[in-house]
Amino acid sequence: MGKKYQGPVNVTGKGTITATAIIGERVTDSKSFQYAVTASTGKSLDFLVPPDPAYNRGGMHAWTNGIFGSDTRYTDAEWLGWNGKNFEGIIGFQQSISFHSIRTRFFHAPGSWVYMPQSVQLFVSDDGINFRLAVEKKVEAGNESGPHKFQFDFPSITARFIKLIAVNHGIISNGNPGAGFPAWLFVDEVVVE
Ligand SMILES: [Ca+2]
Repeated sequence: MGKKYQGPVNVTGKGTITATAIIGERVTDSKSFQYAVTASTGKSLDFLVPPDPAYNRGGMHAWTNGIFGSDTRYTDAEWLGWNGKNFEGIIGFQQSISFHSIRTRFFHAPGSWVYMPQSVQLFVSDDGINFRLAVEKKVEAGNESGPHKFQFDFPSITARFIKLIAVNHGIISNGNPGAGFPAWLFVDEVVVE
């Protein structure tokens, strides 16, 4: 059995927190979530395109709050969803930092009209106004339904502002559920290291 906490729990680094309800000696409920405290945690500034109101339960900063979404469903408070639109988020640091990778997860569930993005673009800026494209990566189409890890590695970049764009899949093609309608895009925690 773990330690009993009675106030806020300070965490650093990466790990899993499990909260367990115990009555007598019997475990009646247990919930776990994974977290990572990195350079980008708590640093999100804005969305240029807000998430769909139906899928923004975790709020505007759910994508950099250090907590990862569910491994099995995109309907929890950590996954944010856009219908037919791109994910376009800005992260600002107090001063320039150097980083060499960006990780996140995208959900693939074509039966529910949810598709991986076409590509991810990283823009950087020193003033938060003028951004330049630093790197771009195509995203492989999803195969199995569920969350798919995306990792972007590049030679170290130094910048104060990051703008990340995940380009929506677009219109769903013929022969698939939702054909002719715009695809949904679901994005989990974004980690900059
Ligand atoms: Ca999160």
